[in-house]
Amino acid sequence: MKVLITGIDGYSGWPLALHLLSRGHDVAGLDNLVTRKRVAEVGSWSALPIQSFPKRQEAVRRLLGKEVRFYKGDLGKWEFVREVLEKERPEAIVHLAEQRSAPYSMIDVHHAVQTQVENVTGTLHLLYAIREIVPDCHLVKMGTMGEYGTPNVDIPEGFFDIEYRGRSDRLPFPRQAGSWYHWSKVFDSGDVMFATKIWNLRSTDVMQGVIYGTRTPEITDPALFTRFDFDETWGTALNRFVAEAVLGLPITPYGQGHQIRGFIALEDSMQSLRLAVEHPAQPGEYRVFNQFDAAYSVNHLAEVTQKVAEAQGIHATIEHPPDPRVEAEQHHYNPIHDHLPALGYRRTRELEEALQEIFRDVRKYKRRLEAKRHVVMPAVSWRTGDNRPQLHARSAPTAPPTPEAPAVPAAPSLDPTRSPA
Ligand code: USQ
Repeated sequence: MKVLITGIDGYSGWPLALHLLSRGHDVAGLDNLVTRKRVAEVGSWSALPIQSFPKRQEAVRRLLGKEVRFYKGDLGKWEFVREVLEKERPEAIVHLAEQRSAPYSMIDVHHAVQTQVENVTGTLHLLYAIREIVPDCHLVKMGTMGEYGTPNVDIPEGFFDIEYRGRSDRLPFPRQAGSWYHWSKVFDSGDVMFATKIWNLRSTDVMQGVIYGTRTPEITDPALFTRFDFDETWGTALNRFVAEAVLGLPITPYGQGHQIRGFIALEDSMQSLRLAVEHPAQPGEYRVFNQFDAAYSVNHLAEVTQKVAEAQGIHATIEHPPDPRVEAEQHHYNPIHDHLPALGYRRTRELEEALQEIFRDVRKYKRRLEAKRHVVMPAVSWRTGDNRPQLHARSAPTAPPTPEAPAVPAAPSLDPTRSPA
């Protein structure tokens, strides 16, 4: 199948390209490479060194004997979106090209606006371009489990049956997102659902849990590494916990640590997206997949990380910083996830096994973690309208702000995108 991946340079986008190529699909991708700049903006970098995109293409040629076509550009530019779709005429688009960090969206008003404008605009441009150029193309849109929040009832896959004042209907399940970023995904979901209805498009909205891991079966060589973020803004819970243990810093379940989220290994997230691509929605169908393997509390993840660290000779401690977010620290959590198993999805990666692998990979690059240890502890608070003073305080600016990064001091020039290690 001919697949276009938007956001092909990202943590999920790159391994997805490798996975689809290895399964015989024809893959092209686009990206504006802005995540690399934004991670540098908060003073961090990927723990695993990643190649420039031309070098990634070269590695794919050399190691997999395949070609991946690439368009550098921005979904915010309507003409660019049209041109890529005209040229590629994909049968499926996996749309990952969005600002994907909740803490980044909470830095200040500019980051909040940037996140929502970019994410909603990019999705609308794609929807219009699909309507005009490839109306039969299946859109697989990356959403988030965080759209639902933590309601005190079970969470269905997108829709539920409700009776109210003697009448009944099947309605979208209420969304109660927990950051400006997560709200941007809620708005996207509404737009994709509406476009599907009025233009008879095909769409799958993937409510993705938190991804963890460094490897998929296709990542067999460091030249094929995907990025691995561990700073407080871009790193996600389990990946951060490993980095903290390797650095000798305490593992940090925030607040009471009873927050529960759905988690999924990188490899299994790729399997899920492939299954969605290979089993397209029908014309006029908007379907929702809850995509995660298991729900864990962050306390549980901290304890398992500590245990795996111990087995590797690392003595890790656990500390509970005050929760920088406004979120329930103790709550019911039972999302349903039946749609993907019905398409043949099977979990392949167990938590401890994935953790051992992350430790193995990340320990080899400990000096890259050491260089950025000052950006690991939480600094962005949900309660504060302007977090720039905290971000300034923890990393002394060494360079003037760049046009891409006006709000926060630019990172020291240790960034891998500027001088690959
Ligand atoms: N958390 C800690 N300690 C940490 C980091 C996080 O306790 O050091 C907690 C957070 O407070 C939160 C939970 O772990 O309760 C998850 O936080 P996270 O940073 O791992 O993930 P989140 O901000 O929710 O966002 C990530 C991705 C996002 C994706 C989302 C899926 O960055 O792109 O949409 O996971 S989900 O969480 O299901 O919404």
